[in-house]
Amino acid sequence: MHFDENNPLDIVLNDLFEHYRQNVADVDKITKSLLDKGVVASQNDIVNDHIAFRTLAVPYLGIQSFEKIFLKYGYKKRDYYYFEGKKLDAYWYSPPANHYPRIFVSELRVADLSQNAQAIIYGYTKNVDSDPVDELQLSNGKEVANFLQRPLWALPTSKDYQALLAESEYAAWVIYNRYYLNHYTISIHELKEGYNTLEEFNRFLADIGVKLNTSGGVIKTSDDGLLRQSSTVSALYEAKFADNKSLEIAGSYVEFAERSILPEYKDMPKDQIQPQHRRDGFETNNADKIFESTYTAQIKGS
Ligand code: OOG
Ligand code: NI
Repeated sequence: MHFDENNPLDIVLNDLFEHYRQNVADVDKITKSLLDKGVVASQNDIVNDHIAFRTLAVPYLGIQSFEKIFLKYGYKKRDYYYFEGKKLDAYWYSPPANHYPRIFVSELRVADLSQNAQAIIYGYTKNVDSDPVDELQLSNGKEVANFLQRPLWALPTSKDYQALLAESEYAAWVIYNRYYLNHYTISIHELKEGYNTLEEFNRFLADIGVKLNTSGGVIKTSDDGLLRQSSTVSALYEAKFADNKSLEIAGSYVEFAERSILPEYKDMPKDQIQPQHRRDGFETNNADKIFESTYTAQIKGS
């Protein structure tokens, strides 16, 4: 990962990644195996296709608050996605320069949940009475990095967590995990031959014992066939709740994306291919299944 200690975006992305890497064992496991096999020379050689965050659509929070951080750093808001069954809205943001990852931000349509689930969520978020991002100095990368690790509401009780889990696994995930980086994504097409297709890469992952999300098939493919994605399933983490109970809950995961060259550039010499010559953006049907990387059925399924 590119890192300029004077650039607030670099500070924020680096801090998010470090917390994530320390929590999600598959991150270092995959990097180490790629190093051992000589596929990459360091973590810096792994291209990060995109990162993802989850939020709640409640007053003063949600996408409209969260996105201000990255819009300030030069990201551009792009396409909208709607997930009817999961009651989610999402947008993706293109980066200010090619060496930064795209960002995918989703939010739960809280008002579409049952009265009971809404009451639980508002019970935690009602103390937020102004937009916390407006109080940040966005030019101070450390301040923003700390904000992204800081709780905006009280630790939930295990009872509330379980009630939310029964209705919306996404709601339960956010009420506990908040703005933690949900995943980073390895650009498979940027790897060397033998590892640069998702079929080959997934075989490598199976060999090192990394478990993949099978919802909708291991490889999720866009309608145009040009964006293919796979992801790990989250590990289970022992989590402490406000009522002093502990539960094993989902955390974050790792994704893998293969973006093919757009048909109009298919005859371009390989060494001239830039990110803009490949399929950009996201795909609703792929994303719908990737969300389930933190769902109980995927984690507990074999
Ligand atoms: C995001 C799932 C969607 C993608 O690349 O389409 C996604 C999430 O789990 O929060 O990452
Ligand atoms: Ni993703």
